[in-house]
Amino acid sequence: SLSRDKFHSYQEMKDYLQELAKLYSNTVSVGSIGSSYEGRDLPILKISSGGDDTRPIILIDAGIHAREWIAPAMALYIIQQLVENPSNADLIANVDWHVIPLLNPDGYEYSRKSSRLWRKTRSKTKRKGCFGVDGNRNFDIHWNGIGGSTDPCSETYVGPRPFSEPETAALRDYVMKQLTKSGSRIKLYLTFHSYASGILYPWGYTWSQAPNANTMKALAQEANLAQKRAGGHDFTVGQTARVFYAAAGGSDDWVASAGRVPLVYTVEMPRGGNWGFDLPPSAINRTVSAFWPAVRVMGRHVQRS
Ligand code: 0X9
Ligand code: ZN
Repeated sequence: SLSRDKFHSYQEMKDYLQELAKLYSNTVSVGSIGSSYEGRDLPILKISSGGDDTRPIILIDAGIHAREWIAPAMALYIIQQLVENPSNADLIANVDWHVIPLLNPDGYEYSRKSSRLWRKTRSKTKRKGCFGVDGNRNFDIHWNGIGGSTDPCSETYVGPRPFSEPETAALRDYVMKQLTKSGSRIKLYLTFHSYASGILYPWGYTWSQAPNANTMKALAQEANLAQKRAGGHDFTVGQTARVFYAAAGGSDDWVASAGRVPLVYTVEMPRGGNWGFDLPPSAINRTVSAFWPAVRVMGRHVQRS
């Protein structure tokens, strides 16, 4: 099992996933969607109670932004609840869960060891001394449009081209593999960030509404209520570009559009610490467990539909 009294290293996360796959080999397997720029593999944990490979998938990722440490902690908590807590068996009865707990391990380890507030990947750029691309500006959805920068030294550098980063390309390849004749096996995508306390749905690149905006809004509101009842504070619910700011090239918009996933949310976990990203370890447990009921609501919804 994994403690919730500290933020874990990439290696500790990997060891935990391997341990689960061993202990629960009937339901859990661990794979890889690719490698990071520095050569770390990008693990994906797959939870399935059986059935064939046509079951709906709920896809979760976290940690595309390196410094947002509470995001991978949330993804690990979700894994723990689904795998180790029998009272959540209803959530995996007819749905497979695929979780990528740390999409940007290079940036995460850099933020642990060298620079706490690092956000981007760690790739080399054309500018000497400036590293990394904002993974959440690097997807091929109105890439290099609003809300990003072409300056390699900027925190929101869009990269030299869409999917220039091995991490974003790996997510793309994984999502494309789930496409079927009629849409996608993935019915819900949650991507975890921090620290704005929000449940945001597409589009982020434009003010225009997604065709199913009302469905996404209603489900997000229900999820918000559930987490409030569990002791969480109120999250902002709304369309990204309207309640937050417009930014193109995000994983959420790309997964909704090219990936043809009907329900897509960016979850901004709450702030903490001095910089917003640096919640004290003592806050991890209550923060992630307060949000769990929101994930349950969304999981139940997919199970029903
Ligand atoms: O700006 C982002 O990438 C996200 N906020 S953060 O503070 N964690 O960096 C929000 C992304 C919302 N989605 C899109 N703009 N597509
Ligand atoms: Zn983020």
